[in-house]
Amino acid sequence: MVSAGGLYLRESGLEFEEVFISLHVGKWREEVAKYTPAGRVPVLIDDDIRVWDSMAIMTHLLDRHPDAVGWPADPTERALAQSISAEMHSGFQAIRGGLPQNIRMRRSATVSDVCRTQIERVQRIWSDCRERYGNRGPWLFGDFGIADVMFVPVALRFVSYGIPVEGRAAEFLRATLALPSVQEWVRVAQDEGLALDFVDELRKGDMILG
Ligand SMILES: N[C@@H](CCC(=O)N[C@@H](CS)C(=O)NCC(=O)O)C(=O)O
Repeated sequence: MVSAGGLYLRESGLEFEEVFISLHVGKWREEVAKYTPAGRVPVLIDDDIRVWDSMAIMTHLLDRHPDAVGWPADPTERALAQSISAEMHSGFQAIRGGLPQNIRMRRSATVSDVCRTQIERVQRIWSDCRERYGNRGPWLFGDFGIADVMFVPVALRFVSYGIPVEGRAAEFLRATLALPSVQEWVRVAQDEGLALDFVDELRKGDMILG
């Protein structure tokens, strides 16, 4: 379980088998190309249907399994959940570039002004949701939903680079780190033992593994 798609399947109680491909290692592009024309993971193979891109995968699974992890029922909340999920999915390029995902790693990072603004925006989203809906449960809209899945990866980036998360935004981070599926995701990343030099080059500094 090493992707947002896997987290979604696990939290939805759907059975699945995972094919693990070490990206950027050996003939990984050929391996990925066997499963998806997009050349990127995750990709879902559901009988004779192939779906790639984490958002498309969740949309497909929710269509087929209405009891799977979903969106808030209330139209206002649903619109907000879908907006912030789309915002996460399509944006935050400075965070993606400046804080590359490296779940097993812990080290400090200096960030650009643009990256800092984007980090603040992510945390404002979390704290706004927690202020509005925090009385209902530990997640952004109370119960675990697709919006939470979308923000788990960036929460893990903040942990890797020691980005402070405070106030009500920290409630989302705490819920994320307490979720057994996320703990398993981190454990798998730690056990992988794979070092990607180009990722290390992107962020100089003291690297603490574990
Ligand atoms: N929007 C896509 C992003 C997919 C993506 O960027 N996947 C990365 C791994 S998380 C990848 O396949 N990278 C391969 C590459 O660097 O070409 C999604 O959420 O599914």
